[in-house]
Amino acid sequence: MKRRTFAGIGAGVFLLPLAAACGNGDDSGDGGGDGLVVGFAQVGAESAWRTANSESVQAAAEADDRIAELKFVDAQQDQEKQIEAVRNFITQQVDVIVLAPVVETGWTDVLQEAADAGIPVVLADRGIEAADEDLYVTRLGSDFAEEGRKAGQWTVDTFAADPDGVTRILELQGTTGSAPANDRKAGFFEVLDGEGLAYELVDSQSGNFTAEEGKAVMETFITTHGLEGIDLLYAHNDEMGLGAIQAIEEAGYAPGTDIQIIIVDGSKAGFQAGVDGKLNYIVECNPVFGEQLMDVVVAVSEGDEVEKFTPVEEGVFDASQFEAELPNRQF
Ligand code: GZL
Repeated sequence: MKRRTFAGIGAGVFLLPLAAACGNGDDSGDGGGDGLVVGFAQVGAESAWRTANSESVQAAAEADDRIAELKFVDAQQDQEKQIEAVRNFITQQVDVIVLAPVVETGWTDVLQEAADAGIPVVLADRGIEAADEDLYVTRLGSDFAEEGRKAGQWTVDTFAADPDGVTRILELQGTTGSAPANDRKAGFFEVLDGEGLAYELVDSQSGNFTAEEGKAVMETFITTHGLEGIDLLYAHNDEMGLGAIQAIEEAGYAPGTDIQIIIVDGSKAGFQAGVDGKLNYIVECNPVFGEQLMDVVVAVSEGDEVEKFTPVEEGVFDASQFEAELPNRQF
C-alpha cells in the first residue's frame, strides 16, 4: 500500500488522501487495484449479538468486490488483544482499520499510531471517550443511551401507578467501562428521574454481557436481597437476562411474573423467552450492519465526507409482539 499523508482527520470529515490507493500497493493513484484491505478488531464472541455482528461483517466483506480482504481478529473481550491487533494492522499497512472497542478508554496511543501511519479508523458498534474522537473518522452502531431511555420509558409506563409506590429494581450491567453499559444505564435512569418515578435501585452489578456471569450475579442478588418485593430486573443484554432467568427459576420464582424483566438486543432466544412468558420487554440492538459498514469503509477510504455517527435502525417489543416477531429474528 502506498503510504498516505493526510491533510488532517477532522471530526466527521476525512480529508481526501494526498494519494488515494488501494490495499494492493497500487501506486497508480487512480483507485485501480483489486480492492481494499480492511483490518477488523472485534470485541469477542461473548453473545449471540456479537456472533451475528461478526457473521454480518464477514459476509458483507466477502460479497463486496470493493473489499479485497478482511483481516478479522476476535479479541476475546480483551483490550490488550485488540490493541495488538490494531498495531498488527498498522504494520501490515491495511487501507482501513475497523475497531469495535471493548471499553471506552485506553485507545489514544494506538489510534494516534494509526493516524501517524495514515490509516483511517472506523468504529463499529461501541464508542470511545470524547477526548479521542478526532482519532477516528466515524462510528456506525447503536445509540445506547436511547436504548436505555426506551427501557426507562417502559418502566415508567408500567410502574408509575404501582400501589405500594416504590419500584424496586435490580440491574445487570454490561461489561464495565463499555459504551453500551455506561449509556444504557445513563439513559434508563435519565428517564426514571426525569419522569419522577419513585424507585429504589436495590443492586447493580456487571455480568460482562455473558449468560454465565449474568446467572452468577443474579444468584448473588437473590442470596443477598431475596426476590420478594423486587419489581424489575433490567439486564443490559439478552445473555445476562437469560442467565438471570435460570437463577430466578432455580430459586423457585416465576420470571416475567414474580419479577418483570427487560432485556436489550433481541435475539431468537430472547424472543423465545418472551413467548414463554419469562420476560416482559425487549429493546432491540441491531448487529446486522455488515453491508452498511462496507459502504462506510469505502466512503472513508475514498475521502468522502461522512457523519461522525451513523445510528443503525432498531425498535422495541412488548409481550403482545413477541410471537409475531420471533420468526423475523436473525440471530
Ligand atoms: C451492543 C453490543 C453489546 C450487546 C451485547 O451494541 O456492544 O455487546 O448488547 C454484546 O450482547 O456483548
